[in-house]
Amino acid sequence: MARPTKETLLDWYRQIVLIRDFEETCHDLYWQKRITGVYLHLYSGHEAVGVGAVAALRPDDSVITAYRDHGVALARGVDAKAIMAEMMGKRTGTSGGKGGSMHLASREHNFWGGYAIVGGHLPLAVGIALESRYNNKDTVVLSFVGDGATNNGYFHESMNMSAIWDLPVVWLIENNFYGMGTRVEDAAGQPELYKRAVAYGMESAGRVDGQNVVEVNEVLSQAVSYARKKGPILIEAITYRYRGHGVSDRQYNERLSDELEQWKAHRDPITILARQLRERFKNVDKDLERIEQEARKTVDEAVQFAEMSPAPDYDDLIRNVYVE
Ligand SMILES: Cc1ncc(C[n+]2csc(CCOP(=O)(O)OP(=O)(O)O)c2C)c(N)n1
Ligand SMILES: [Mg+2]
Repeated sequence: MARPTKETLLDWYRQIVLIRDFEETCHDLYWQKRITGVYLHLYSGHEAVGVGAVAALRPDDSVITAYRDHGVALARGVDAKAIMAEMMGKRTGTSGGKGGSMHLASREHNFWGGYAIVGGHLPLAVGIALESRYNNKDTVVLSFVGDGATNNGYFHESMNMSAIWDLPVVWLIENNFYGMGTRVEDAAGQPELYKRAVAYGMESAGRVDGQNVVEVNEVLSQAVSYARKKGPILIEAITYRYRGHGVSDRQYNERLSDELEQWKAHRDPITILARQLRERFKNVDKDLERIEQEARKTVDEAVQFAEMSPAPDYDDLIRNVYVE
């Protein structure tokens, strides 16, 4: 496979930095009560998984994920303004302000959300893939899967059905070592999660370093073309969550501070990509700085847009309840 060009790497850098800035801004806005609600699950630390994986898709392919969804939506090209407006429950949000942080979706981007029930989106991924195969399309579904989600019934049913029907799904487990506060080793009899594929007679591309966007994209590109031609495939990306499970998890940063500092110091996706760029190209620092400033501006503008946007009114409340 050809190595990604400078333009591609800079674009991935732009996306990763944008997601980090967006997420950390959401964190601050939450504590300032400018984003409200009980739940807000941030993607900080996971960025290279989302960006590298989504970059392996065509626009007509589908993407589906759980509640840690803002970063994946940004990687899919959903406008930061519409995502921020959704966070604030505004009418201009991706879901008209009715979905919030956990239920972002954008039809236009074939980005189907955003699901709060652990593993609940996996049968939906199977359904989307079944439609593709049934209608002789060659589109694939990329479904993100939390490590915690690999232990409930949805996972088993979805893996099995996708295997028996040879459905075009790329199952991408994001192993960040925890489901809420429970370590994978304490929740899974087989903590090397990619090995689950064997039980379903499914192809697996094994484990990938989820902090290295280049590696993620290379493995996912091959997986996507496998799924397009043949059927389902399972991959496990090793990554790390920088923030608590959600904003209401206040013990996390204290409890795991040593582990967290190690990941930030040695395994940060932004630092790793910046290093790769510097190793391959001269004078990239100016580009990186410019990209970081642009991300700041994009997020600032998104916040402004969201705050100025109107709240849904009574008509919005009753719209989309019945088919018109
Ligand atoms: C069916 C179901 N059971 C329990 C919960 C509560 N819950 C929300 S997130 C979560 C942990 C999931 O962890 P993981 O799949 O590893 O995803 P991560 O948060 O690490 O991204 C749990 C148990 C839920 N939302 N749905
Ligand atoms: Mg997890």
